[in-house]
Amino acid sequence: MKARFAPHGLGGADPSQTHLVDLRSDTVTRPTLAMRRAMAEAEVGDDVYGEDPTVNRLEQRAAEVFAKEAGLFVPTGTMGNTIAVKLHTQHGQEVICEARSHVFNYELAMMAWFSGCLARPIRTQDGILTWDEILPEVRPMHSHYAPTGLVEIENTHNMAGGSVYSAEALNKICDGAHELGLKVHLDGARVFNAATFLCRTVAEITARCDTVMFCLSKGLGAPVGSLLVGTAKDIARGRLYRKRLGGGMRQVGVLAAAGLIALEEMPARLGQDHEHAQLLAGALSRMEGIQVPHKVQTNIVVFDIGGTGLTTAEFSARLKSRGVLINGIGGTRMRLVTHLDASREDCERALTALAEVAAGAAANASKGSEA
Ligand code: TLP
Repeated sequence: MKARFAPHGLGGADPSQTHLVDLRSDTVTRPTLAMRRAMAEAEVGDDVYGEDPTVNRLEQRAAEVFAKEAGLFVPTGTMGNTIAVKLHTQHGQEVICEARSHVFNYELAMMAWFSGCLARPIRTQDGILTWDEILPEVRPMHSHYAPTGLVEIENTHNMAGGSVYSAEALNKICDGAHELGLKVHLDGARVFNAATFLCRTVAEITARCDTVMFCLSKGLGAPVGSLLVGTAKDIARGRLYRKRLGGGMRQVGVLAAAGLIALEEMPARLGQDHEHAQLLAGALSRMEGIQVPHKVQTNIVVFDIGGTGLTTAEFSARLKSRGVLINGIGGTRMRLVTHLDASREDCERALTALAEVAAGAAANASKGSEA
């Protein structure tokens, strides 16, 4: 029987077994051979007692890489964000975030459910908030207002097409927030992609954020896991919230072992994913009926198929019948995400399928207008 992973140990999926090119998300990658080996050999202990040496190593390395005091291994990015919001807020406060942010739109209202907070979303063109946009939305203590408790930033911004904050813009937000006594939490699910784009380290670009959540299970290719990093005091409290949320995971060194490889080895290859996204975006923007409404900086391409006359469900179905998976994200917009398991050949195959679907729709539309 064939192994379900590439023999060179970097790619996750065996292309001979997966004829589909899956660009729905960078969450779909499968663990590499090196990760699987490390998982099999991981030294483990009960992490609720703090006795899993591999988890302890991962948390320590994450803290070092981000130049923060401590780290906390959590099963998901959602749990990391949830804990961070709880750490920095009190019931009845507001959290300032961008209107298309993950924390506001895709976490089942956890900030309300767990922390008793309301989101104060700010709409932007490109997902990137500035301090000048945030400041007027900061609400003071007042007889009618829920006061602001936290500023939440997403870097890269997922649904805005993987857009990146400059280190200077993010520093300005942190400095402004801190002056007002507010904390800043960074949803850095893809912060290594941001650092790759900026040619800076993650420590440099997140230096002034109070907490950072980053995912091992997206561009970095681990099967499971995220980390929350911040001060030792915050992380110690965060550990209690993790337990409350059911995230005390016992002999979880088997996952942390894969996470260590993701953290140490995978950031260096993210530039490839960015090149593939550029290739796809360039070709897409030349197809009839398709627009790419943003600059592609990292591994995400959001594109608008409004001009094809197809719904995103129809577009997805036609792509799927050609062996390519890409999802709609609302209205006439679709999102594709490049990753470890999508080679250049896979992306070229996806482009052929995209071109066929777009051309088919255009031919139909012109037949309709002739009739
Ligand atoms: N993003 C997923 C979906 O939930 C949309 C994806 O396919 O992109 N922050 C950001 C910016 C994210 O993109 C995600 C996941 C999370 C947090 C949550 O991570 P998980 O899925 O581990 O809870």
